[in-house]
Amino acid sequence: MTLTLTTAGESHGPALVAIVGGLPAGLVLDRAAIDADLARRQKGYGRSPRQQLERDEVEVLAGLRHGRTLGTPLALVVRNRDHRNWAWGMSPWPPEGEPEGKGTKPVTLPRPGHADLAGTLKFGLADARDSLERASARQTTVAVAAGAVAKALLAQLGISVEGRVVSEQLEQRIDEARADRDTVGGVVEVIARNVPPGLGSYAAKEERLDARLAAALMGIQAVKGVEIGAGFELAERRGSEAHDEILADSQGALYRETNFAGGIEGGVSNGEDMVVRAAMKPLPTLMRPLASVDLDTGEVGEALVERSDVAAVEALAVVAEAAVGFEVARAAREKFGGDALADFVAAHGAYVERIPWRTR
Ligand code: EPS
Repeated sequence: MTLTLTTAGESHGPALVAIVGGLPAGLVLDRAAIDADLARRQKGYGRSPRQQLERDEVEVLAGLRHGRTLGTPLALVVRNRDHRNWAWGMSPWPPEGEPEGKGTKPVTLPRPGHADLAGTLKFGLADARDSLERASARQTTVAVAAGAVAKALLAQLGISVEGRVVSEQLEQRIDEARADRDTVGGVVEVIARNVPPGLGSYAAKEERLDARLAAALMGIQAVKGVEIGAGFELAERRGSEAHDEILADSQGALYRETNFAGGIEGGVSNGEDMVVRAAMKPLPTLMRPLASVDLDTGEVGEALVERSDVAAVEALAVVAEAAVGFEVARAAREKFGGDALADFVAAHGAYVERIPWRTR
């Protein structure tokens, strides 16, 4: 038993789609809670005017009846309101009538840092829009919806997941960058609390929870670095100052006073708070563009300029929270199984009963 996520959708296409497989039957979903996460993702300082056009709301097409999961694939849709301005340019079928609206002219000046050039070369495209539309971070919308579902499942086990920005003076940096027609990145942190020891495994690299979290976070647009616990800083410390001593309370329950490991040892959760950080590069669409080469003419020019964000670090905190939530929920499905939610919850309860683990 595992949890799966498949997404589809272009930034200015009709909609974004996600299919979540492997949910147990009987999980109550709260539409308002999913929409609240979608709204959080849209907020944040430095976002594009696009966010005033969109009102991201989840639609459910399958897998749910009267608010309860059926144990069948859950199909989620978020419509792109902006599509109406791109109806010709992003029409899935050959468009009818004269070109009108946005996206009618091919993009031939790839932006350094975006997938424009790589996608164009890889797929043999004449218009970089065919690659940039899917590479866009707009796609994170449905990943956040899927993450909200995963968090609802984790809540049944008493596990919470929370993302936040850790970069300091972000607003000031954004103001300065905006004035210079530039962009900025930043660092976010996600903490998962009350994760029992034993999720993930050291048996194979695909099963290691740290590797899976790193892949999940690296899978988010613009993420260039991932750190777990004290991360890179551990390389500078001695072993005696880098590991979390194992202590027992008067009842024999095991606990730690420190958490340099970020809740994962040997690729397995150890029962402490799971702490992961992701570093986001500055966004590649610059209002004062960098040098590029016209793929049509071979002439040196300036990269594509189009409406974009100055920063999306606050959005990343929400997206990273969803990614971590989904990965922890996936590991929990693998460990506790169950077709009915009650079986899943009972398996977790019996396991936690068996082990000497002190929850915080
Ligand atoms: C993005 C470019 C911008 C962002 C977009 C991601 O889109 P637009 O050019 O339409 O303003 O706003 O992110 C979203 C639309 C979103 O909802 O997060 C990119 O190139 O990655």
